Amino acid sequence: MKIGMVCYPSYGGSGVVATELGIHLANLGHEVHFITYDKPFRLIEFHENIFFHEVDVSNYPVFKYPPYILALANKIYEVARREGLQILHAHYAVPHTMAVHMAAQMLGDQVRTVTTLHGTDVTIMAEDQSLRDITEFSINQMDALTAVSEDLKQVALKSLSISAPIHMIHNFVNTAQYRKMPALCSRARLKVPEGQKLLIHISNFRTVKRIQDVMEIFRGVNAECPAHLMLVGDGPEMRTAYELTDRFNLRDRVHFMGKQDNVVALLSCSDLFLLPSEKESFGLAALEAMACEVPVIASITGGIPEVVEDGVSGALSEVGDTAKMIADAVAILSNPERHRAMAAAARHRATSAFEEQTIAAQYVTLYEALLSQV
Ligand code: GMT
Repeated sequence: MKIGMVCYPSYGGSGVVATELGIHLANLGHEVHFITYDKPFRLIEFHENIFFHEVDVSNYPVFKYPPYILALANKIYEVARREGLQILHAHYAVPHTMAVHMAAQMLGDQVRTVTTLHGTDVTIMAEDQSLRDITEFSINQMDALTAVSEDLKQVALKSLSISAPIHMIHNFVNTAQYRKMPALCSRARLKVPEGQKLLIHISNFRTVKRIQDVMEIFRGVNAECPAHLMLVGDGPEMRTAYELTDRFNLRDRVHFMGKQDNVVALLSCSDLFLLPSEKESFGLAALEAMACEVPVIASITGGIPEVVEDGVSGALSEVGDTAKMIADAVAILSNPERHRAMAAAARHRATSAFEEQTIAAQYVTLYEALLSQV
């Protein structure tokens, strides 16, 4: 098959899913064309079946806002026509679904269209009156829709008027690549003293991630058992992390790692992953941690309970209940046997329920079904 992937290239779960799916499909022999404004950050190695088409946006002075969506639609159309693409797959509805719809209109019957709903494209955009109607309209123009969790599927059906069925296809992880590799990382080099615990949070530091809770949980844990915290990623709430690090007097214990490509190395020396988000349609970062044998402390929100089993591969609490999150984290960290069992259960959960090969096959089946209708 010849597939066009339209996604965000920057750090974020929807771009990661699009890229990992594209690489997987390319390994199966399909031809995959990424169409976006920058090279997806996880698209590192050369692959003869993978192509990248950069969207150039005109910044002619008459434009107050450069017309990215038109440039994207135009690029999708050009690539699809030249390369004979059969499937256009948008990851994250806003604005990719509209661009794919416009390109498909221009292409006539040549392509079948799919949108994967990832999270805030439904949970936040559906509430934004400036985008709601066009998002709903374009979603309804797709030949197929998928959602990354059962929870997101139900939220989408409730909050938007969607006529087509939504296929629930969970996110996935390549457990051959995402596995604990202690040789990749040294706690000594990270300046974490022997015997102290290492917690990690990875995100795009937006408000929904509740960075203040990450910092409060860490402060509480550190008060009970000396620990360090790695903050990986960047975003608007980074300032909150800096402020609270200073206010809580934790400067020598919080490591600001910034955007990192090799999270396996960092996860491989971590004891616990923190994800106390307000909203989280799936929590791909938590799944990647679990694959690396890192138990998760997270909130009961969105699709997280579909990923992390409370009391088995991690511990879940109501959003904002940092007192319980601290107690859970301390209970796990202070009992090495329990920690070992949870780490093993986390890995088992990732390999048994979210293996890339099994889940990516569901996308292939969906594409084939769409093409058989042509
Ligand atoms: O919806 C977003 O916040 C953006 C998106 C992204 O690109 O990071 O994150 C969502 O998609 C991920 C991949 O499917 C999920 O793992 C995240 O849970 C989800 N984020 C939210 O729902 C907040």
